[in-house]
Amino acid sequence: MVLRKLPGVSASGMGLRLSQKFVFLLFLSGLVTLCFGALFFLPDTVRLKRIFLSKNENPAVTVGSDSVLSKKVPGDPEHQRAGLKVSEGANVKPKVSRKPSVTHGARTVERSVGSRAQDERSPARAHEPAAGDERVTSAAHSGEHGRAYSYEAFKKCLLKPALGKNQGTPSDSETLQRREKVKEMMKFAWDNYKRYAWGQNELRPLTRNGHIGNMFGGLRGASIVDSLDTLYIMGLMEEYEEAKEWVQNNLDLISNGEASLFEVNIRYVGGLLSAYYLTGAEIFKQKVVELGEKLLPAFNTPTGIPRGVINLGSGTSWSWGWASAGSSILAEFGTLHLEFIHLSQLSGNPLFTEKVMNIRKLLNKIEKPHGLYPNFLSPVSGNWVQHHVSIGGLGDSFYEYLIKSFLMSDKTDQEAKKMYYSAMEAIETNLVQKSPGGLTYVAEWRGGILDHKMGHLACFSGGMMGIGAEDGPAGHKQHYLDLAAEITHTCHESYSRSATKLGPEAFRFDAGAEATATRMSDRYYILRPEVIESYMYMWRLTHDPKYRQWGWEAVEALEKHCRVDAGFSGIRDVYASTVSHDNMQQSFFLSETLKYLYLLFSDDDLLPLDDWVFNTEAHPLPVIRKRCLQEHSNTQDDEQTNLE
Ligand code: DMJ
Repeated sequence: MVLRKLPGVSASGMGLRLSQKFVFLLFLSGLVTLCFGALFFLPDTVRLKRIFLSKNENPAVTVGSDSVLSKKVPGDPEHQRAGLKVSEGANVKPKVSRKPSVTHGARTVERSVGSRAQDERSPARAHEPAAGDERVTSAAHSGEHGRAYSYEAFKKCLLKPALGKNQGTPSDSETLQRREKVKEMMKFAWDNYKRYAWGQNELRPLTRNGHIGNMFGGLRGASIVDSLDTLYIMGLMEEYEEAKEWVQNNLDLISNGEASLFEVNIRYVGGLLSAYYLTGAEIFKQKVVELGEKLLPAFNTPTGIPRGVINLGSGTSWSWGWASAGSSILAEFGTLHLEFIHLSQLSGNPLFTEKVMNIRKLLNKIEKPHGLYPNFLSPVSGNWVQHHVSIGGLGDSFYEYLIKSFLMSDKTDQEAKKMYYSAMEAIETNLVQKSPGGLTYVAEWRGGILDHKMGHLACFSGGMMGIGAEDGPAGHKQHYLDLAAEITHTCHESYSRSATKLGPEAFRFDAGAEATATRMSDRYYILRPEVIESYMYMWRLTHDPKYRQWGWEAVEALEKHCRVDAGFSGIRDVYASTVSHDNMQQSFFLSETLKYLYLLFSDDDLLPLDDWVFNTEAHPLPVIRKRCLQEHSNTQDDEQTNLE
């Protein structure tokens, strides 16, 4: 192209004089400023505004409001059009650690190291829009039956006050002193977390710093969220207020990390739900519904069985690299029910309930080998992948959530009831064993062959069988109570046969062993709660003083071997009298171990079991009395109308 020579312009066409350049630049910058400024005068719905303004400048998310564009989740067409992170899903390289995590104590931690992540081998990563995604946001809903959730109605439907007549204060002085000791342990654990690891996920008490880990997808403050209800029921109100303030100002749910769906659900969703129900503070409800929505894309699989890992930002999900053939884990997808039912209650969004009911339906229908539920299931075909059955790691809390779903539904969920008792029957027929020394235990099953081993995680089953005894088949109540007591006794034996009086990660009943670990790799104790959890339930059910006595032995052992200068730590070998610490104060120590101990030394009217069920992280969730809630909400509506 030939450029015509203009006066004052060089032959190159770029040679403007300095003064001309200046005027031109001035004009350009004025134009840009004008355009950008105009954005602020455009109506809210204009998408450009969302693109240009940072996330903090977006309108605040309010459940029940209709202005919440930021609440749209990936997969939702509105979200896609907004040009937000949705397309990342197809190309992101997941960075899930392939290492088994011994320090993270989910009952599902029994992980073998996978060589390559599942999603790299097959199209396991899912980002298909789920049916009903248009209903994903709860903003359009407001409480069940289209009205705002009524906290007042909920309180009226409890049979007893949540904290009892007198905060569960026991009348005898020895029990009171023991309870005070547990409270002091909680304060010590909390103060040190606060001092050295505030805002991080867990405290490293030896090195006096924080730990973040890779289980929570970039979410922080796991110990804070896990502690809210414990602090509250213990009456540590100053600490509770600090925790609440942190949630209000610092719990950032806008995260782009890869999270364990299970861990986020039991600790964060469970922790926030309980905090809401106990205190009525709206912030917890707001946060938990927002977080719940971020978990929904994990269900976008061909069967609706969620995968184990989800990117909280993009909604992309995939299976754990160590899980055989891209499978999902029974204890993970089977441990969502309680929290998701409550998410629907609070938000009015039925999608949460639909997702977990779909899992239930599939599990109910599928053929089960000898009536047992194997631990691995393909989220693509909906078939079992391997025949390993365990009431400990990988299986455990699935069974727990069946009986608790029944109890939490005010005993109306007949499907859960039926599935629980049939599973118990199959477990008793195939897995329950008696050792030569007379100890009852629940073995594991590998394609028909028994592995005579019981994990610490499996010790929750004493308590579970105990709370399930009441509603079992006619004439079985005493039988289940006896079985619960025998298993709890065996788990206590695993503690009393060690030098530290704390139990190993797994103990065996073969080659001459009776409730002891035979492998070096099974000798550690990471402040787990399951044995104490069973003591607590068995105490409530029988009032046999031995359970309080066993609980006190555990307190003494924790004080002697796990308490260090700056918190509590797990230990590497329960059989060594000179202990080696693992430098980790797990968040479940604050949410579960210390809470169960505190309840063990309290009167039964502190969180009475006919009103509350504990999720698998010991977060209390209320029984849902549908009819009562409806009646009270109607009354409130009438009162409101009269006022108007
Ligand atoms: C907790 O996170 C929960 O109890 C989970 O169900 C299993 N593992 C840990 C405690 O051991």
